[in-house]
Amino acid sequence: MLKAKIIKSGRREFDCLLIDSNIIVQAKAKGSLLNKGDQLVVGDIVEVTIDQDEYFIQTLQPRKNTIFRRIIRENKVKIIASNIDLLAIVCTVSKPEYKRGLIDRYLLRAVQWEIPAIIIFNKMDEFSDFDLEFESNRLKPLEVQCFATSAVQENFKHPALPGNKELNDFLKDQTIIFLGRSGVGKSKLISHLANEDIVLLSKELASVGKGAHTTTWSELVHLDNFDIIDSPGIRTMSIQDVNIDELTTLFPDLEEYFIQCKFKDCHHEKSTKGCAFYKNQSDEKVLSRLKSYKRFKKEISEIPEWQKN
Ligand SMILES: Nc1nc2c(ncn2[C@@H]2O[C@H](COP(=O)(O)OP(=O)(O)O)[C@@H](O)[C@H]2O)c(=O)[nH]1
Ligand SMILES: [Mg+2]
Ligand SMILES: [Zn+2]
Repeated sequence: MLKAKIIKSGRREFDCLLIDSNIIVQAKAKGSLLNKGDQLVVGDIVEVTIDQDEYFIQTLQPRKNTIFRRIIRENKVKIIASNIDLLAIVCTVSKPEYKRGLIDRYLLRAVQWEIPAIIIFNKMDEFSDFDLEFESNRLKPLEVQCFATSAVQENFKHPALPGNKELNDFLKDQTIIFLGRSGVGKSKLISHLANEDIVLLSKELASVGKGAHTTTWSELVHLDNFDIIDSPGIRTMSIQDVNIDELTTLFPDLEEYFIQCKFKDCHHEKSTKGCAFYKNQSDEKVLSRLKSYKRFKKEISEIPEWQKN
């Protein structure tokens, strides 16, 4: 048996990276490997055998974590990738404009998928007058570390936060998903960190069939320093598949407040009687997280059930 990692998934054939030899082979999956309807996904660790120059996937090792979305209409969970070490959320303080709510939207997924996250403030060679310490402290309760980098300056150091070198060391040998809106410098940063030009994965394969969940290609790129996984299913911003009742659990840093509010259906407004968020001196950092929570709650509750995928 050879140990391998799936780096590209198809219907029946999978690109597998053989772990000992670093060779990529195509392998077929045994029919009985998974429950009906389930699929092997990128990131899966499998065991393969060779039979007359053909590779066969025999067993799937337990997954450390998964990236998934719920398909409400079909009452199913669609797994997109597995065994991810890190979500690296890339943003800029300007160009494009900094959106705190967007960071919190990605962090909601990190919590849901049980994947550690970091925030990378990129392009910091260009912008210096921004309070990164507030942003960094805001996320301390979530144990989310922040970095300040430049993808165009060699050995960039930032006065307040860990910079290029620290990030480079941090990413070593991890399987990483980079997230962030277009233009923040993801491609440039990845190439810079990996010391190579990467042709990124941006082309969606022609979709077969209809519906949002049929275009779920994903791919793992094996680089010298680390591996990256990409898929449009991961990049989707919509949180319509999040259950309104589970939303509070996706803000673990606010839990101590939620449980202290006097009324169970507290609206968490300044004027609400007995709201723990406003009981003592309010903390701006906590209130910024509460703002995202309330925005997401409104967004989820406004989507009619029949409109959900
Ligand atoms: N000054 C500066 N420009 C950057 C940096 N990173 C990326 N850029 C520029 O920002 C633009 C968008 O970068 P790109 O990597 O394509 O962003 P992506 O859409 O997130 O992949 C390009 O013109 C880059 O040259 C950086 O750290 N500093
Ligand atoms: Mg790009
Ligand atoms: Zn409250």
